[in-house]
Amino acid sequence: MAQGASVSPNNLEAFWMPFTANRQFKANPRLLAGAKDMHYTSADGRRILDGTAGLWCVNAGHCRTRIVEAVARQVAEMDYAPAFQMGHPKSFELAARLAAMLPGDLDHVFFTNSGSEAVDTALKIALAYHRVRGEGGRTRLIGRERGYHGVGFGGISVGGIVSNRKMFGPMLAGVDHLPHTHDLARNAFTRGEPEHGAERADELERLVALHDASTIAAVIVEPVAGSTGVLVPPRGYLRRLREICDQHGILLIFDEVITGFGRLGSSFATEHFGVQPDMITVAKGISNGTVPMGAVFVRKGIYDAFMTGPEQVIELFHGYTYSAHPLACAASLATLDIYQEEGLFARARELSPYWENAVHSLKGTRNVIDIRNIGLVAGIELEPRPGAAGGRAYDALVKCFERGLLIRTTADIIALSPPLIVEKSHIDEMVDKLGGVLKEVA
Ligand code: PXG
Repeated sequence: MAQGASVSPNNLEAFWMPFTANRQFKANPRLLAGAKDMHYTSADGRRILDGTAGLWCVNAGHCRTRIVEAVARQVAEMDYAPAFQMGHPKSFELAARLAAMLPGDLDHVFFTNSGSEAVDTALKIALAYHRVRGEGGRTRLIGRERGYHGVGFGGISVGGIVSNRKMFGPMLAGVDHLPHTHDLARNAFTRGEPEHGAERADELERLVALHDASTIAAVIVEPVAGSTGVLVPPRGYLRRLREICDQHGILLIFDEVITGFGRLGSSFATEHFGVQPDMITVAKGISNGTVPMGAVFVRKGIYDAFMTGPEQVIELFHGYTYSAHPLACAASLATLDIYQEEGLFARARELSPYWENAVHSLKGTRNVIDIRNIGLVAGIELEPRPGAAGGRAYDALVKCFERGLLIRTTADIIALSPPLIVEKSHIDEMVDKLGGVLKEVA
């Protein structure tokens, strides 16, 4: 540190903030200091209604006593345990509980510390799986435009967000992309799954014809694209992707980092849409955001394909120091208890019609060009200011925060995804506050 530089907590300089306009933020910071259930407390002591479950992760609400106590007990009992060639009971218990929540033969779990790591892990498992089966030529990975799969090199390669890609060189070789499914002209103001666009899955046939199936390892998509603005899949789209993958021996990976753990009103999107992928990546809601954790759920046939060589040989050369970290496992087990005992996924499903009506009541509000929703998520798209994309939504975020509501924005799309403990009165408050703000934002 430079001599004489301040180390007071008020010095915001040293922290290079992620995905943030650092200079803009530091000139006018928004600091959170506490949280309980549906609310944050700002550093200046105001209550902020959490319209976004943190960053789509605090599905059971904030600082839930059961989770806090489970983590506190765990840190006192055993802070850390090596993850390689050693184990601890909670990791096995957690994997078994997660496997029991999943449909079909998605019954093995690889633990990571984030969604980005889960995505990179799934992509690596896909490549290695084909190789152990003697199809090592299948190295191509297919993502989708407007996909977000975290920020590892694998994730940005299959991801489809230009700002996340353009600075970082060639990334992974041999990646191609499906077109995104967003279609304002045909689907604006759809409630739930849009009617138009399933045929965009057929683009996978085109990529297979171009590259040949024998070169393609896997397709990865978010069942509902979250970060790029709540893009709900057109009716029949995911089923069609599954069919084409099956025809050509291509693995299908659902990135459920956002859609997992009740966001859509079911445990996972795979259940909601009745389409089973070969792997699922999760994070966020797995531990209610309390301790970082991610995971990949893998079908039995994939796991089994690795369990064929000599038993003393490591089957997959992959893992993290903190895979299945004891604190994360303790947090996740307590989180799953809450989800189950409070029936939070069913609660999300039951509330979703109320949610849908509430958010769609903003139709006709100044600059609103689309509203879309599914489960307890909504996207509200604003007409961008000419030559200043993102400005309108950012102004709305600042004003909402001033008035005690946390929203999330991406370009000119506002995303709402409250904790699943949300009450109708909170939903009303969110829509009132946001509607009031939108009327004011020029
Ligand atoms: N996949 C998906 C589908 C995600 O949404 C990741 C992977 C990466 O997870 P980690 O844990 O590495 O961040 C994500 C993360 C937003 C927002 O506001 C979304 C995410 C992260 C931060 C902000 O849209 N999603």
